[in-house]
Amino acid sequence: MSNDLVPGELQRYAIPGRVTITNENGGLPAVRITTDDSTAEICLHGAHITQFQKDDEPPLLFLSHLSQFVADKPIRGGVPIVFPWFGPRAGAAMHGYARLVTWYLAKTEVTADGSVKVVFLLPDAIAQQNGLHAQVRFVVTVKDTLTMELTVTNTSATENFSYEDCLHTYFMVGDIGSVSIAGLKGRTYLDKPANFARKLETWDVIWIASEVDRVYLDTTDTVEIRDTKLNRTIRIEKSGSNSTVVWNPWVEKARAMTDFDDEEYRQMVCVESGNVGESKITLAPGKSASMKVVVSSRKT
Ligand code: TA6
Repeated sequence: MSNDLVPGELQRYAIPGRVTITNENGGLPAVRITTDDSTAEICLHGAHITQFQKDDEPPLLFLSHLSQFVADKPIRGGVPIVFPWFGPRAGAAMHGYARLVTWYLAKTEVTADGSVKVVFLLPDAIAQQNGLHAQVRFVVTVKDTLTMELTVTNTSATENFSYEDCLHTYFMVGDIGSVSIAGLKGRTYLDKPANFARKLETWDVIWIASEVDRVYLDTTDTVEIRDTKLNRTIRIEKSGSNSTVVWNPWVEKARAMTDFDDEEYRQMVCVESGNVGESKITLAPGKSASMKVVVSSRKT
């Protein structure tokens, strides 16, 4: 489907040779990025990064081939933005509404070092519909690394604002049996399959051979995903985030998801950077908080 079907006002964000506006995913408008080192794609729906790939590597992000691309559903894979709550909430969407709405594309630019930077804002109308007195900005910077920064500002003059956030990143792996995750030793985690039992991580590296769904608490540590099938190590550095979630649905949960193929659990692992549960953020009036995640990879 050609670009000329995309509403004209988005075309002004195109940058020849670097940024195009497309709508090949179910007609949803998206920003397609090309740098000297990589390609990426970000849907305006959820400001959802659906693709990031370095020129000399397999894709870094997993995207289910059964994912839906429809206005009121989350995309399965890439980087869902979880905000303003993590997990279920009675009568409301799992993981909040930010990933279900169209974000405003505010800016595209090529920076001095050849990176492409894209700025999204949660529309004021969405904030008002949800009684949210905050401005939410998501900035994506693409080069040979993928940098994501989520900034929340409390726009109330009188009230504190508390929220959870999480960049729920799905990483592509060669096979989950060839993957180990390092960087969480010594941290306490909530083990969801064990009814959220509070446990201590004693292993230098984590291997996955069953459903894993863990919220690691009070950790600002860098995590590495070592993939001996794709011969690469993915590095996830973060700031402004005190929680790390590790998730693989394994067999039963994979089968239960209609937008996820039964065997796709072997090609992905989520390592999610956020502030959830005990690490939720409370902003005083007028104050801001930023969470920044830098994803890089190297051949190993
Ligand atoms: O981050 C892990 C988790 O909370 C899992 O419990 C599972 O629910 C996963 O998120 C996916 O949630 P979703 O709503 O995207 O299907």
